[in-house]
Parts: sequence; C-alpha cells; structure tokens
Amino acid sequence: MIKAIVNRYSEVKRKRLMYDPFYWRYILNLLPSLKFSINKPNLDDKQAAILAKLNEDGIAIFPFDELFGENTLYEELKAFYTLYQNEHANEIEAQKRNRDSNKSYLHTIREKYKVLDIDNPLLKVVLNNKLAGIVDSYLGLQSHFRYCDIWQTFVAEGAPVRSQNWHRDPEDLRLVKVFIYLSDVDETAGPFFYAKGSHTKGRNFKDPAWYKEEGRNANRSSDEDVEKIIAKKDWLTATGKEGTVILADTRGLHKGGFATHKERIMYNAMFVSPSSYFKPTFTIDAKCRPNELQRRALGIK
Ligand SMILES: O=C(O)CCC(=O)C(=O)O
Repeated sequence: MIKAIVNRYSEVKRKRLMYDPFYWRYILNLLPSLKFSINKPNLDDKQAAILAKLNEDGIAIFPFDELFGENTLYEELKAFYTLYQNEHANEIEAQKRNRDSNKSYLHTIREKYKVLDIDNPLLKVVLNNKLAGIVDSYLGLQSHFRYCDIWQTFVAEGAPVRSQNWHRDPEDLRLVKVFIYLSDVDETAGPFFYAKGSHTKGRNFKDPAWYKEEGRNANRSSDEDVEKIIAKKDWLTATGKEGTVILADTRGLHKGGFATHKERIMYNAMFVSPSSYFKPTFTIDAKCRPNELQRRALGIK
C-alpha cells in the first residue's frame, strides 16, 4: 500500500510536479536553493557575461581558455580520448560498419567509466569552481553533476533520428549541459542547434507540435513546426573550432549530431537540481578524497 502511494507520487512528480516552477523551487529544491542564497558565489566579469547569455538565450558559447584560464585541461581531455580511440579502434570501426544497433550513429564511452577517479579529465572539467559558479547561479541552487561522456558521432546514413531532431530534455525543469568540441565542427559535422530563448525562463518558451518517434516515447519536432513558433533568425547553429565550449539549458529546444560529411567528437556532461530523477551514472573511486565543493557537486554526504 505505502509502496503503491510512493510509486504514484513519483509518477506524478515525474510527469507534472517537477515541471512546475513553484513546486520545483519551493518543494523539491528548497534546501539547495536556500544554501545557494546564503552562500552565493562571487562571479568574475567573464563568468557574469556567460551567465547573462545563458539566462537570456538559454545557451552560451566560448573558447575553453576563456573560462578555464588556459588549455592544459582541454589538452588532457583530448589526449584521454585519443588514447581511448587507439585502444578501442576495432570496436569503434565495427560499430560504424554495423549500424542496426540502438543509437548506432553514436559511439559513447560512459558505460566503460562507471567508477571514476576525481583526477580523471572527464571529471576534472566539471569539478571546476568557475563552471560550478555559473551553473549554480543559473539554476539558483547548489546543483548536482550527474554524468559525463564523450560522444563520437559518425557520418549519418539516413534521415535524422532521435536527438538529431528537435526535443526538450526531460531530466529536469532547468538543467545545464556542458558540451566541449574535441574536433572542429562545421555545418557538415553535426553541430548543436538551439532555439534561443526556448528555455523555461526564456522569451520564446513555447511548445511546437510534437510527434513520437517510432518505438520511443520521446517527443520530437520537425524544423517546420519549430519555425512556426520560433523564427529561424533565433536558431543558433553552434559551429566552432575544437575547444569550443557550449553551456545550454537543454530543457530548451535543441537538436544536433546530424553529421553529413565529417565525424564529430564532443565531451558532454549534465548538471541538474538535486531533485532530478536522473541518478549519477558513475561512482567515485573509493581511494579518492573529494574536497567539500566536489562532494557537494557529486551529491556525496
Ligand atoms: O548531439 C547533439 O548535438 C545533441 C545532443 C542532445 O540532444 C542532448 O544531449 O540532449
């Protein structure tokens, strides 16, 4: 009986309550919001400019060193993936040749990194105070970081599928994804697209007509239907050199990874409110001793 009530509440929360801004802030996330309010980070001018863009458009784009101060960590991240690619070359090639598996246009590494050392570059990028300061200020609470991955997107063989079509991410009312291009991305390499102002606090927060993709429950929308509610001049095509960082509230309308001629390699991580149903996809190696800020971001007591 109690279990049935708990399950029913979780279902209602997941389908409706968590997308209500009042409920999200004052019931689901009161404590992390209060903790943020009494301990607000001091942002420098660069962080403040990125935050302003994120608030206004739902997306901010900048070179890695603008926020991280230098490119050493970027080089480390890139070297990490180059080594991975060398060690898994056969597997990646086999996946490329056999496209009938689920999301087969994409090679991801997350499944292989379920236990992470805090010195792993996948984590070092997101356990950065400057980045966390922007994300927490955007969400107005002490956020949690829930996954990191690197995606290698192959050249498409058919029409756009899954996240290559417009959608809103379901994991939270507001969330911030961090994308870092590890290869140069032009129009033919599947850039990330974002409809500016379509995030839940944005000027263009409206829903287009949706359709359900065959065999899946997710809502998707076509270019034509998105254009009916948000003019193309407000669509941002995030082309950029390797080392380009994109912060986006992916509750806003977005799509990407439809590579027509060139592969794309992209780091990808997600920050949500502590109340999100999306649980961490990794644990921290027991030998590691995260500091207080890292423990907070990782949701470790
Ligand atoms: O691959 C892309 O550019 C889109 C990614 C995406 O839709 C997502 O992470 O939610």
